[in-house]
Formats: sequence, C-alpha cells, structure tokens
Amino acid sequence: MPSITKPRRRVREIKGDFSAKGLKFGIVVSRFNEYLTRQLLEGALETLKGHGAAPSDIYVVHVPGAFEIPLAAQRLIRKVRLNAVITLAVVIRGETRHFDQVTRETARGLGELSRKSQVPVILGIIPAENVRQAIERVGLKQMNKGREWALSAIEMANLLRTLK
Ligand code: INI
Repeated sequence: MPSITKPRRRVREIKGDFSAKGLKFGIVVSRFNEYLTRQLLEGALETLKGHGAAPSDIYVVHVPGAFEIPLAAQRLIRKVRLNAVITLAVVIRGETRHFDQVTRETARGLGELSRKSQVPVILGIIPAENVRQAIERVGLKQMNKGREWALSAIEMANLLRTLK
C-alpha cells in the first residue's frame, strides 16, 4: 500500500507503490508509426498485467495520430473512472512539416487534461529526428519505453490515492 511515513526526526516521505491490483488504466495509442507504437503498447500491457492489473480493467483506445490523443483521453476519462492514463505515440521530424506543432500541442493538451481531470496522464510521446532515433527511443524488449511509462502510471495512481 502507498504510505505516508511517520518518523519522529525525519522528513515525511510520500510515495506510490507499484501494485496495479484493483486499479483501472486507459491507454490511448496512435496508429501513426504503428510498427513502433505497437511495441510500446505491448510493453505497457505486459507491465500493467505483470503488476496485477486485471485485463478487463485496461481500456485501449486507438487514434489516428498523436494530435488526437488528448481529446480521446478526455472522453475516456469521462466515460470510465480511471486511476491513470498512458499515452503512446512516436512523432518523427523527418516525416512531418508540423512536427513542432504536433508535439507541443499534444504535450500541452495532455498536461492540461491531467490537471483539470485530476487523473494522472502519462506523457508517452516520443519525439525523434529520424526513424533510426525513433527506433532507439522506443527501446528494445528489456528497455521498452512502454514498460517505463506503465510503471509511472502505476506509481502515480497509487500516489494520488495517498494524496487524496
Ligand atoms: N502523428 C504521429 O503520431 N506521429 C507522426 O510522426 C506524425 N507525423 O509525422 O505527421 C503524426 N501526424 C498526424 C497528426 O498527429 C494528426 O493525426 C493529423 O494532423 C490529423 O489531425
């Protein structure tokens, strides 16, 4: 269980733990660069389930591109009482002239959504200069970024329960 320690002479530390049992998660994933986002999705799903989340407590929403993620995430949060949302996309500068617009607007929308909805929204948008860099950043099996972001979602979901 997450905890607020009560030591006498030490600072009070507030932490979220890494159990996903009984928690509900949303994942909003972009179809753009699907060969890469699919790997992120697999990593995130394995981690959530590995930490105790029930498959029926995980809602996966597919959107065309990163730019559509904030709106879909907002609707999902309205529809389902979620403990955290993970967003997954890869934006490659070499493939779009509006790289800066897409990455900036998506990140801004997600930050705003997280604070307004009071649901942790994990920023899993990978900006990359080119395909090679994108592949490196998505990560291999062990270093998969989807895993890392799923852990952040679990930790934040538990932390916010403590900071209610
Ligand atoms: N969306 C992405 O998720 N990644 C990209 O690399 C990308 N590029 O290169 O353009 C991208 N564009 C689509 C954008 O997110 C929207 O779906 C589109 O503009 C329609 O609103």
